[in-house]
Amino acid sequence: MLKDLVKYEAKIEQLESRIKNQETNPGAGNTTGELEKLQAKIREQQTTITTLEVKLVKDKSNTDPAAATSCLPFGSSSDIQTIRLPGVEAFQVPCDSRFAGNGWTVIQRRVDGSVNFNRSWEEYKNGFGDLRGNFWLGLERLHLMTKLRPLELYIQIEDFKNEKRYARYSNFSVGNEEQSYKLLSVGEYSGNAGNALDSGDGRGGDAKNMKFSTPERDNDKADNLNCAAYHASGWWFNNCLWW
Ligand SMILES: [Ca+2]
Repeated sequence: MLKDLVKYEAKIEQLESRIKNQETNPGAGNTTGELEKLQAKIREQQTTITTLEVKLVKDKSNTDPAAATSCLPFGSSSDIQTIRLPGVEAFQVPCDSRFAGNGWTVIQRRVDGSVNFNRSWEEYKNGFGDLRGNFWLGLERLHLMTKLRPLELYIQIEDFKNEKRYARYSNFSVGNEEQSYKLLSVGEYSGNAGNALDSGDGRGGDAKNMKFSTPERDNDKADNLNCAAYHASGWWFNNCLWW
């Protein structure tokens, strides 16, 4: 990648010096037509360089921890790491490589009742809780992360008998605050926990395409109920009665 860039840049320099030669020494045998050809070639090479530079930035954020926009570059880490997204300050996030392979960014964890999830819109927007225990990463970060690139979503649930089940979605995407952090897409479902986000079974409980609701901001579809208040938790509520 870098080698290619250096090569192209050297080539452009070469072409530029040839053009310069022609300009200062027009009688040297080259015609105006050739000059135009060289200039066209330079434009072509510059387009290639721009494409390579964009790819380099993308590759870098996949492999370079200093440019991380998710847990991907941290490989097999299951520690708290720092990630950087355009639009918000650098922040910490737990990475996980134990549940479903390397490089997962943990966005919510609810393992016991030690952290209260009955919170305001502002708190759901900015995140709350303890990154080593129960927490919510924050809707603004979810929006920025999923806006940058398509991300998979993996949900693991465990019942009181320690039986683990999972739901995996191929394309998780959250809108911006103006869209009330709407769950724009979830992609394809796979797993054994049931497809609660996008079952399409017509019961009206799917989270997909729902705006986010918190106890003091009712964006759900239940006419006479405030699902977030009823369940004492924020979520992409549709109808309240699905769990
Ligand atoms: Ca309602």
